[in-house]
Parts: sequence; structure tokens; C-alpha cells
Amino acid sequence: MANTSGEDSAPIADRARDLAPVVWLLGKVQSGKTSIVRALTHATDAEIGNGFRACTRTARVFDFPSDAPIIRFLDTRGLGEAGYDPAEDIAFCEERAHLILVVARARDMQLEPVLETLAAVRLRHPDWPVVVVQTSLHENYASGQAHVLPYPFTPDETILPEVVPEELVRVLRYQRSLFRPLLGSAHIRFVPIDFTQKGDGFEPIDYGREPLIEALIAAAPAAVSIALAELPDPSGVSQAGNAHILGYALAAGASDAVPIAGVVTVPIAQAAMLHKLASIHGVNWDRRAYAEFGGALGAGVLVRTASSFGLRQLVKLIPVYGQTAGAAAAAATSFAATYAIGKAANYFLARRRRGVEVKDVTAVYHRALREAFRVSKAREESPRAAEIP
Ligand SMILES: Nc1nc2c(ncn2[C@@H]2O[C@H](COP(=O)(O)OP(=O)(O)OP(=O)(O)O)[C@@H](O)[C@H]2O)c(=O)[nH]1
Ligand SMILES: [Mg+2]
Repeated sequence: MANTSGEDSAPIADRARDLAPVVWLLGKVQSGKTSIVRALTHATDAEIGNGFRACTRTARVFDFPSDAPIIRFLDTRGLGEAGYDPAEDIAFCEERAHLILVVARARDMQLEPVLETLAAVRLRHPDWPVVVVQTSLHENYASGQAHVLPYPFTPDETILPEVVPEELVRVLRYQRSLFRPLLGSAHIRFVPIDFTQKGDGFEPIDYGREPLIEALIAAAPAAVSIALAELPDPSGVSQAGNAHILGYALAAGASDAVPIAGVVTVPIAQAAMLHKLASIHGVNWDRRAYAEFGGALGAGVLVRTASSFGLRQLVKLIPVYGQTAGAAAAAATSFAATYAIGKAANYFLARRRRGVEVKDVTAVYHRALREAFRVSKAREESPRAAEIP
């Protein structure tokens, strides 16, 4: 297996970072921007404020996952502070973003700084998707009131269900009306959430997390949706590795489309991915495991990964893509092969200790290959995905 440590993995992260779509979080000071980054990516170094003083002082990007990012969250300094002119920061964010996530406390009706910025950005980018997150819902509950469960809000911005407390309906509706005069053809989606601390006494503490991810998926260009679908679930178990697999596969596909001598080759990306997955599952690739896994994928698949031979040869083995010549097909193939090897390895590593049937690993590999080609097709059909700087 190729060496996968240190200097090899940095270019993979760089390559993935170049491709990953960027979500721009825009909102006033202490509206809950960083809390969203933290809840979505589980980034523990995202510092959350105390509710009073401005916390995030400079724009910062959170890569998810950091070793091979598939999505990037651009967390920004809060708007509306005296003496802070956000023009430069806004220009910086605008150059990089693909989707805007506006964050506002549901009670906050003084949204001028946010609305002004949003209106200016939408004049220049009328088609950019916007999701407005209405945070800290319980500030509008009567005392002792719990969250309404199951989560009652729908993506339809006009309908607020009867089960929702009257005061909350009133503020949500009023705040939504403030966004109505904005220019731009894209639809604005509203998602009420309440990300509380454990001691606050509200269950669940990430009220609205899933609907928020769904709203982002619905709003986003296809490439972003695919990345968002791989965000970790709170238990973190069932999807362990998925986001990493997608990141490495994207990096592998890109390195085949735009070959840059000596940077990231497909086998190196694959080897680094296998290494990463093993560490996620807390196991090692010993000779036996590697042979067993290689056997499940079929003759030669891993030999190509392990040698520096490249996977272009696979083009011939995969019927649909074998017929289409050219770099795009090679890239799709490298992406698909890496993705499928990753999914199969994830399955294999998660079950190896308990014993795993070779034919099941093979089935996962084949299913993932088909899925990968669907994913590449969706990416091709999403032109914004191709123009990420
Ligand atoms: N109850 C509740 N509290 C929230 C929610 N979102 C954020 N908070 C709290 O609000 C405070 C500010 O949250 P942050 O995530 O730091 O807000 P921010 O927008 O990043 O703030 P700045 O970096 O200062 O601009 C913290 O005390 C959070 O715990 C929410 O949805 N519900
Ligand atoms: Mg912050």
C-alpha cells in the first residue's frame, strides 16, 4: 500500500477544498451562527458565545471533514456592532460562497444590518439560494412550555401549524415578513430551530437540526446537497466514514480530470482513504485484512490501488464508462472507483471483528459503484458545482 501519512495527505485536502461548496453564515452578533456550525459538523473548536458579547471576531472556514472536505462553512463576524464596517468581510465571503444561511434570533425584529447586506448580495447574485434560520425559539414560549414534538414546521413559509404557541407564531410570521421585499428570483426557505445547552431543560437539545439539513439540501445546488446528505448524524455510528469517502473520491476524480504532476494521484488518494477509514474504526490493515478485502472486490482492483498504476484501466472494466472516452469519463471513473472502494472498506472494517461475509462486501462495492455514477451525473448537471474557485 502506498505511504499515506503526512505529506501525502495535505494535497488531498487541498484538492478537496478547492472543490467543496461554501455555505456563508450571515447574521447579527450572538444570533447562533457558530452554534449551527458546531451542531452540523461536530467541530468542537467552534467557539460559542455567552449570549452577550460578540464572540467570533474574524471570518473562519470550517472544513467538513477536515482531511478531505466535501463542504465548507464560512462562519463570520456578527453584523450590527458599532464601529464594525463589514464591507471588506462581505466582499471576501461573497467571492467564495455558494449558498447563504441567514441566522436570526426569532424574537429579533431589528434586522436592518442583515437585510441590507442580503439585499445588496442578492442584487449581484439573484439566483443564490437563501435559507433563513430562526433561532432560540424557546425565548417565545410561556414558562414551563416544552418544544412541540414531533417538529411541526414545514418548508412552506406561509403555514404555521396550530399546535405552535401563539406568541411564537406571531414572531416567526412577523420576522418572515421582513424578508419579503428582498430582490432575487430564488425562493427563501425558513427553518425554526432551537439549539440549547444540556442544562437548559429542553429536549431535544438540537431541535430542528434534521429539518435544517433538509432545507439546505433542498435549497442547494446538487453538489452541495450530496455533501450535506453526508453530515454526521448525532449518534455518529451508522455513517462513520461516509463524508470522508465522498471527500477522497471527489479529490481522486479531480486529480484525474486535471492531472498535476506529482500532486495527488488516484492510488494515493485511495490509499489515504483506506488508512483514514481504518483509523475511524480503530483497526489496522494487516496483510490478511487487505487480502480478504481485495478478494471481495474482485481480482486486481486493489492491486491498482496499492501499486502506483492508476485506475484508468478500470475504464475498460466498467461497461457504461468504457464506451465514453476522454478526461471526463476518466474522472468519473476515478471518482466512482474510489467511492465504491471506500464504501466497501467502511462496511468491511465496521464488521471485521465480528466476521464478515465476502459476498456482502462485494454486494456493497457493486451497489456503491452504481450509486457513484448517479452522483457524478448529478454533479455534472449542476453547473455551479463546476465553477467553484
Ligand atoms: N436557546 C438557544 N440558544 C442559542 C441558539 N443558538 C445559539 N444560542 C446561544 O446563543 C449564544 C450565541 O451563540 P453563538 O453560536 O456563539 O452565536 P454567533 O452568532 O456565532 O455569535 P457571534 O460569534 O458573537 O457573532 C450562545 O450562548 C448559544 O448557546 C438556539 O438556537 N437556541
Ligand atoms: Mg460566532
